[in-house]
Amino acid sequence: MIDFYTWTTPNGRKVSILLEELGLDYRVHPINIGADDQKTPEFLKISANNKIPAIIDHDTGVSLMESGAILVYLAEKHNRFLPSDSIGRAAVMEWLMWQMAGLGPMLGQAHHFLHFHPGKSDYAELRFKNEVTRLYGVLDKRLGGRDYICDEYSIADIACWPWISRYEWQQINLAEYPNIHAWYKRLLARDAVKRGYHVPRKVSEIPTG
Ligand SMILES: N[C@@H](CCC(=O)N[C@@H](CS)C(=O)NCC(=O)O)C(=O)O
Repeated sequence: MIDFYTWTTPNGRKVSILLEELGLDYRVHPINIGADDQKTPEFLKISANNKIPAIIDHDTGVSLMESGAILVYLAEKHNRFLPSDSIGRAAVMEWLMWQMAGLGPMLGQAHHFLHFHPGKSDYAELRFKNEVTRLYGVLDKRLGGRDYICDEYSIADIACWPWISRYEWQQINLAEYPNIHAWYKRLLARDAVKRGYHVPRKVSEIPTG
């Protein structure tokens, strides 16, 4: 049994989608980041950075924060969605790191300035809008002629998809990125992706692209 601490955000949904793909038994603990649940001393004991997502795996006693580390841990434990050969694995890690260090943080800043605080800083809006556009260009190019970011469906796709699902907040028209658009819908057709999106609860319909 896994205890899963999460909220209705892209980083949380990465883990819930993987848990659903793996068909694991897990218990959800909603951490309402709008109500500062992530800042309580109890949660700090589970997540040293006061952020969701986090898991405790009672099979192994492992407690983890950081969505990328959780994806790798679960994929390795169950030997799925992360190739075991070193070359295939390196490619998935490359794109997982790209998501963790680039796509997620930059799109997160775009949400902050473009969606939640428009008009606060023209400079920041321009900077992050440009970076979002650049990153969408990188991903669209990567997906040219491919169904998935790497050879097979992997944790690299699972890490990127929930961030792309907020394309409206990023002022992105998916039709301008045909390879991303097709990939977005390909993943959306998966039942585990649909189920994982609505953890810990359904707050809105999934953007359909
Ligand atoms: N690098 C971390 C980022 C986690 C993160 O930013 N979580 C956000 C929600 S998506 C959060 O907990 N925010 C609450 C806060 O910053 O106080 C990861 O990928 O797990």
